[in-house]
Amino acid sequence: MRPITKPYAHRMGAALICFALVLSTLLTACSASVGTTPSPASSAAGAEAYTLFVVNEDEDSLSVVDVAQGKVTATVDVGKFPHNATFGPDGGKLYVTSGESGELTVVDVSALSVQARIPVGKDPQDVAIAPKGDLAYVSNYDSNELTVVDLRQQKVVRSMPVGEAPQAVVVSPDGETIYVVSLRQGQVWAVGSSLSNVRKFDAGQGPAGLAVTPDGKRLFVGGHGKMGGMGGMSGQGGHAMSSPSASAADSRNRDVRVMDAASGSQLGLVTCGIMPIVIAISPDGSRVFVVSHGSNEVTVIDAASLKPMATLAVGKNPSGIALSSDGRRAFVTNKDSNDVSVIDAVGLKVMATIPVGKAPRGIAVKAR
Ligand SMILES: [Cu+2]
Repeated sequence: MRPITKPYAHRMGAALICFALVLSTLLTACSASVGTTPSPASSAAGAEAYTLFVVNEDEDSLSVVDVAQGKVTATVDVGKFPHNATFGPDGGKLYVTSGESGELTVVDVSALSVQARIPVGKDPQDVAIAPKGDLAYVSNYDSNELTVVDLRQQKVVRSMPVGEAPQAVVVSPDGETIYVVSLRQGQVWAVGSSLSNVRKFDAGQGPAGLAVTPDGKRLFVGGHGKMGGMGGMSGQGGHAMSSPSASAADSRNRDVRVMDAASGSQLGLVTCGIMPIVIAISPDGSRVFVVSHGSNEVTVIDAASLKPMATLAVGKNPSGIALSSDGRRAFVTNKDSNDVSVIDAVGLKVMATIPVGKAPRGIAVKAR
């Protein structure tokens, strides 16, 4: 039986509502000027040949979005409270972490139907697929473990503890190392693919998201920071919104940490928006896209100089990002405005906003 104290993200969302209200008041001046986001029809004509797969936490569903049309063209029921989604290397299957169902939900992308439901740990958060496409690595927030799923056998074959409250998980490009954020531990765990050779890197307080560069040499890590205290009202760190004042907002974490992926040593800190919790890197490794859910913006960092190049206002409580494999577009889910921001990843502009389901978070993109 599920304890009703659960889904951290529900509570995270609830906590954020009050925060977002205050924040939206604070930010009205700047967001209003950008609020005239062009409609999909006006800007998504032409060669926007992308399909988005967006998981909606409050709807237990997956929205399939045709970017050229600027709308949802299909909805697929997945598991309960789905958090994140990613493709396997051939793009034929989408793997969804369904938090409350405790499963990895496997969606056949062409049939748009659930092909398998693989039980994993408690509240699976994030999933990364091995480069060969044979294994999935799942972080389980409530059972503090990394589970390895054999995708052919469709079952968990191994698991190991990875500190408290594991969040984002990524695999190095060579498939040899799995990196998992341990939120309450304030660490990134680097684990060998055989689940041996564990190293723990200091990641500050309340880390949540990370990305590895395409050359496998550096990690970019961001998070909620120390505000609110761990085990507070959200139980997941960083979200006790008892007094969401401007000063509280200002003292929240804004740093993205750049680390050497082999040693964990810190190479730099980049100041982004408030609570930079989701990070993605362009396919050519030149740009880093940082989603800050406390200030409703995306910061684009030049990966070589580590200097911010642009700050883009997106929707409310942005919580997920996917970059197209051609590097031309970034798509950001906005959990509290129930839409996706379409970003020109070269020109660094928000092009359009597309409505999706309720509380969209994880997102994956496919070129058609
Ligand atoms: Cu946060």
